[in-house]
Formats: sequence, structure tokens, C-alpha cells
Amino acid sequence: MTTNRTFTMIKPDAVEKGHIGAILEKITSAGFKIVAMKYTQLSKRDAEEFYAIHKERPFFGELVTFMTRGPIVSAILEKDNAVEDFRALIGATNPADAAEGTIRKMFATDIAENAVHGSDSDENAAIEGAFHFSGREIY
Ligand code: YYY
Ligand code: MG
Repeated sequence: MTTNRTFTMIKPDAVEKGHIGAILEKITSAGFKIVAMKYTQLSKRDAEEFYAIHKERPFFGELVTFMTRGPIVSAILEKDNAVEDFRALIGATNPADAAEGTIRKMFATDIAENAVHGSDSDENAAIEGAFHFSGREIY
């Protein structure tokens, strides 16, 4: 079964470069409706918990440092087939491998600072959305 929601973050690199507006324009133009959104800075503990699945990976320390160095925009998005379609819109993890026109191709810095997050499954979309938003914050 697929649900119609996914979770995203505009990461610190893209915020620092002033790309919030352009990225939100790409997202809404692609047919995603914003059902929750906020501008926050993750604590070290938040980032370690959010990315706990990667804690044994060699890049984990750098990932946490990067994700906590400045503000992010987090959002829950709604569209048919949201998880898969959003992963297609953002492109490959490494922007060097991302297709033309994808958000990571257009705005990412490199594999570590890759501009946006997109949930990889319906289950994770629900977990990640609930990590960032309370029920009252979701439209
Ligand atoms: O889901 P996605 O963000 O495309 O990639 P993941 O494999 O889940 O990795 C999460 C995050 O970790 C990635 O967006 C950047 C960072 N990362 C890295 O710095 N170096 C790697 N070799 C792989 C991932
Ligand atoms: Mg992932």
C-alpha cells in the first residue's frame, strides 16, 4: 500500500545559499501540496536521532555537524505516489549522478551537502513527519 504523503527538509547548504524560494517553487510546481511546514535549527541530539539508521557509517559525524550548522525548512508534502515521485524530483543522493532538472542537480553542493531530504518509504515518511511535527501542526 502506498500513502500520499512524504517528508522533506531543505538542508542548511541550500538555506545558506538563498535557495528556499526556488526549491519550494519546484516542489509546488511538481504538484505537491504543503500540509505542514516550519523553519528551525536541529540540535545535535535531533540530528543524531533523525539519522540514527546511519550511525555506523563513516560519514555520520560530518552529517550531524552539517545538518545542525544552520536553519532548515522541514515540511510534509501531499501528492499521489508522494514518496516515489518526490525522490524522482530531488534526484540521486550524489548530485553528480542526479538527472538534469532535479533539485539536487540544480541546487546541491556535493554528496554530503545535497540541498534536500526526501523520505525513502511510506513508513519512514510517517515516522519522519511525526518526528518534526505534532498533530496540531499538520493541516
Ligand atoms: O536518502 P538520501 O538522502 O538520498 O541518502 P542516504 O543514503 O539516506 O544518506 C543520508 C544522507 O547522508 C545523504 O543525503 C547525505 C549523507 N551521505 C554522505 O554524506 N555520504 C555518503 N556517502 C552517503 C550519504
Ligand atoms: Mg535516505
